[in-house]
Amino acid sequence: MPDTLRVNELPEFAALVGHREDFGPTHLRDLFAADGDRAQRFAGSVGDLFVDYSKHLITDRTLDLLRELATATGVFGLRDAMFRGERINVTERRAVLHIALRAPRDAVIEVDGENVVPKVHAVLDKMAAFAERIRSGEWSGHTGKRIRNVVNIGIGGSDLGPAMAYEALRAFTDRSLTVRFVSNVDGADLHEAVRDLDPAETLFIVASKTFTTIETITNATSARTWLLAGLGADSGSDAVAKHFVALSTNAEKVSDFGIDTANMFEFWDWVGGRYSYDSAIGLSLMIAIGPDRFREMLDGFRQVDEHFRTAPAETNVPLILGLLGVWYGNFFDAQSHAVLPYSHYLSKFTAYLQQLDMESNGKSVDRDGNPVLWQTGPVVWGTPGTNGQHAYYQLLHQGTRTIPADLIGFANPVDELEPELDAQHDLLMANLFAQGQALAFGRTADEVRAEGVPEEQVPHRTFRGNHPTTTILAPELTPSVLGQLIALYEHKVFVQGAIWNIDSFDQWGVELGKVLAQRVEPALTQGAEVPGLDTSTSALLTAYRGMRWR
Ligand code: G6Q
Repeated sequence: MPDTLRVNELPEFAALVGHREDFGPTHLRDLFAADGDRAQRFAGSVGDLFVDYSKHLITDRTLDLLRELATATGVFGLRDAMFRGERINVTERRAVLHIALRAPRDAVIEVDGENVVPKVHAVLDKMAAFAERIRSGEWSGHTGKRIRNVVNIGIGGSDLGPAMAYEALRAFTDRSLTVRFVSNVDGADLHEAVRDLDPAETLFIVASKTFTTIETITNATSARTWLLAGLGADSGSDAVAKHFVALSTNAEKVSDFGIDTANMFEFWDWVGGRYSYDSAIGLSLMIAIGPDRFREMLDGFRQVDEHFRTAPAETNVPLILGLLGVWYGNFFDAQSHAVLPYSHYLSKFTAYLQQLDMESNGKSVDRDGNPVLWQTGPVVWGTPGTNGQHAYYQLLHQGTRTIPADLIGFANPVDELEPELDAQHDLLMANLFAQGQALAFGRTADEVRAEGVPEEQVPHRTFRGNHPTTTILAPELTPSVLGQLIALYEHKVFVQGAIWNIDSFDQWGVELGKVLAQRVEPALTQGAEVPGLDTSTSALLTAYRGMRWR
């Protein structure tokens, strides 16, 4: 990026402002009527993913101008710097190398002159050996019983990825294992996760990059108390070593907790929390689906990494999806982006993407510390589409806002469905296709009238349409396809952050609340005075103490 011009001052930005003005109220109906092969032209594929972006408010010129903006803002240079291991996380002075987590054994990716790929594979091999010991029953707990329950304790990036992927890949999991995820410092989370488990059969995986995160250490400490009480063991025994393993970068803290560092699975400061689930943070998932499936998932990630790194801008799918988001966010003032999977197994997919996107691109200063003068990351939201259709789709169809949406579906359900359940799949997918159609083309007043609807009802039953959607289809939700989908979104988020010239890899915005919670806690536990409290919070603390039973 030129030193002198900021994003909104670039001629390429101004060209898009002008293009948006010319675009005016153009309707998707007009775009399709005027352009017979836009469905073929505005579609792409990467790996097993087929991506239709024809139902967007774009022409060839729009995409050309957006690509010019990408070039002018240095997207491709930043991409290459990331793949080279440069410290592109400027505020934390770190390399950003989640792509190294899925690099092949013979790849060379250096940080400060050291190739990190052998370390990645050493940890993957160690995870695989451990996962096999759990899956085969070779690893036994303190009393000699086989491990049947795995509880991952972690939060944010140390929870959302494996929790999402475990749900997504349930059909590929060992169904004889119970796998649960505890993240919330609300004791109810741990209570519900362990209340019906036998401690003698339970393994806790404490997932924390820093091993200082208060929620995780609090839950892990309570889990240790529960375990020792249940086993009738004391902390001097080998119970903790047999029932706790750690995923961390902090060996000292892991050891302080009583976990044998031989059972610590390492990762590195160049793996951001929200980009970490294909690192050691994925151990619970690897135990559930097995090392081979886990590696298939990494292969899926890698296919999209390679595509992002090498495909020309005209066919580079993550680039195009990133550009479309910029088009709506910066030139249509769209505030949010809906992700609507048509798969029950993707029930946690959007929650995962919320962190990926909103923690990465929810920034309001640029990489040089100047306030941005343009919109950055959108609010990302959504749930599986079929349920949403009977709830908030009303607003998507007839509300006043422009909300671009992604519709994600699969041509086949998972193998294990009985024939009649398999047959339901076409109905599920019919809904996806129908929604894309209804959102784009709506139903005109004349079409409503033609159905004999009374005139006073016509406005209420008219759908203006013109709501843009991307449709992503894949043959089946396999481990590889999940990896492809996640990498697609990771790189889309990357592209947007690069265009907006923000650091997509720090997360200073989550710090203040943590500091204040620590300051307020003594007021709750010891009735201590908190100096400098505002009157509202002070009154709330008084009310809370008045209501507290214990
Ligand atoms: C993600 C964030 C954040 C982090 C959690 C847990 O990018 O950094 O969500 O993952 O705060 O941190 P620890 O793994 O250090 O416990």
